[in-house]
Amino acid sequence: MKEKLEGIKSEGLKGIETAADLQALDAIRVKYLGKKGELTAVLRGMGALSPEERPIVGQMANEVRNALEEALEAKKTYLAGAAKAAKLQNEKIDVTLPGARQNIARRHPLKQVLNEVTDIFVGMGFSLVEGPDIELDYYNFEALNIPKNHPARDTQDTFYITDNILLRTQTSPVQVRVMEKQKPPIRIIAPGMVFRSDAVDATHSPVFHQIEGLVVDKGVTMGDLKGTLEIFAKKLYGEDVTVRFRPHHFPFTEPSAELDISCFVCKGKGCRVCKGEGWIEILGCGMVHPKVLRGCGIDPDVYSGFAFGIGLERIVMRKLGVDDLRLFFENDIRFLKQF
Ligand code: 2NM
Repeated sequence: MKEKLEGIKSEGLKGIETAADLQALDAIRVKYLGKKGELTAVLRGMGALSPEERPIVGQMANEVRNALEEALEAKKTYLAGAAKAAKLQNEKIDVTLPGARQNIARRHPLKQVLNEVTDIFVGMGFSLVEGPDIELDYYNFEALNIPKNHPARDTQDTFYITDNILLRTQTSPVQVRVMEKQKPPIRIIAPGMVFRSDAVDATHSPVFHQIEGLVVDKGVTMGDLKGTLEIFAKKLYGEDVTVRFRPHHFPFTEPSAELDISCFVCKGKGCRVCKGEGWIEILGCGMVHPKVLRGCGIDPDVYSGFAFGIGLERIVMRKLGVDDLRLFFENDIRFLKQF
């Protein structure tokens, strides 16, 4: 009996010592101290002992049980501590590591400058109008004094959908639609996407943006055109720029002109931005052709008007110092985040 108890004690203690986790430890508790455990079996068998032996074996069995229980408790505390330490180690966060950078959204550079241009004209009393990207031949060409066989209608430039339907090559058709519907005074700008069948390179894209403007009223003169566009140029490029108008030709205006500003980089001396010229072209303009007004139901003997067209990409490239148009459409975050 005595040897058996000593065997239980030494094996039990050894098992407790080598138990690797709480589960293994509990298995040992069940093996020796459980209802069907080895030590329990010994205590049950004590009835068969003589009255002299009984208290001695009883005391020994108690000692073994106390020793095992104590060792179990100590090991349990140790294993629980180790498990917690391992969990903490695994879940540790190094708060000194650099975080993942977020890209903060901002407006596209084309939209930023479009908003500036729009604000300037809205501040001068213009309203913003929009129209369809897909147009009738009539509104895109015919009504603008660009008859059939005019070189501007060349199929190399225009995306035709049918003989009669096309992707607009300018935003002027929006203005024709307004003139048809609305009696003067008219003071509008029409920004939007336009389409031309051009091969893509640093300065050409089949899709780009225009902002066209139109003023029609009684007594509108070339002086109004010059004053309005000079104020616009100074507000967009700075009060110190000067402007010049050069004669030009458009089918839908007469007379027609192009507006240059003095180079805002070199102040007219000549540099890389103005290609040594000292001047930078920013828009085309003119007095609306009487044929265009009449075609829209406006009497050119009573009313007159001026109009202008600005290529958005071109002025943004100059203003922000971008030398390749394609960058605007590639949406590379490294490009966009610079503005
Ligand atoms: C330009 C240049 C000159 C223009 C003319 C018209 C309309 F509809 F009134 F006839 N809208 N836009 C115009 C005039 C556009 O773009 C370079």
